[in-house]
Amino acid sequence: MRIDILTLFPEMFSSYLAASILQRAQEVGLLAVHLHNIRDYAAGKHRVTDEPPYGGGGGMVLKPEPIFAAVEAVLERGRQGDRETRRQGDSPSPPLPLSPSPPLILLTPQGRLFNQRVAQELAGREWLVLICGRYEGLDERVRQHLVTDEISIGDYVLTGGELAAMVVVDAVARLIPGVLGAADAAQEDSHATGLLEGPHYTRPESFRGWTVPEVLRSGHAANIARWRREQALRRTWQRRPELLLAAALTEEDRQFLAILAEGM
Ligand code: 6GU
Repeated sequence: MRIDILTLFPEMFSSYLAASILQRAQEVGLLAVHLHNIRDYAAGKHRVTDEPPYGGGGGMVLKPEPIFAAVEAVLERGRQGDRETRRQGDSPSPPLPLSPSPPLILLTPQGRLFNQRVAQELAGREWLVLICGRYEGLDERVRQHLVTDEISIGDYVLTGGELAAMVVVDAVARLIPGVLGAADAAQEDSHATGLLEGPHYTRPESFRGWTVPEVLRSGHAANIARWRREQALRRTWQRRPELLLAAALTEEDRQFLAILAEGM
């Protein structure tokens, strides 16, 4: 997957992308993140990217021209498979031209709420373009005539879309087949199953007198699976009961939940 990120602060992304799973995904060619500074597409000696709002009021508004110019340049390059920017020996297999219409996603607190379902939807694309808003906002014509999707990561206000873009990149990248170690490592995640995950334990068997549940040391695979399922159901029921309404539950799950409900 290719992800282009348009931002006034590309340096904010570097350390996060250069560590752990996202670094590895890029090294093995499953993920290519291209950062673009919107300021590079602003005109004039001073490369102005924002100006005061029409109609007055405080704050600054991002100008439309640099954002349109940046998106158009990025689309052109992606469609060409980065021909002009590629150097010999740059990458083991040169990037192929990409399908011409990636979603152009604006990160904004006014967008649709990001969740695991949206992450899965985006993980099915081969190319994403993320646009990070800043300041008080950006010119409405970017919203109306350029972007195709708007995403918020939650009901709180950040100083800019950069953290939100990183959240989206992380949540989406780990769903790309091959990015996580085990083939099915993302399938048991909290939210992937519609339930929260239950507890995990590792060595030592006894730590400060607190012991690991006996069933996990029993070696009885079916009992372990059932125990884990029940722990996930219990935790979801306690912490996020509304998730149970949408989760895929078996008759056995429902019986267990009925027992939990009796005990309350
Ligand atoms: Cl995408 N941007 C900003 N600035 N604040 C947010 C957000 C995005 N999502 C939640 N809060």
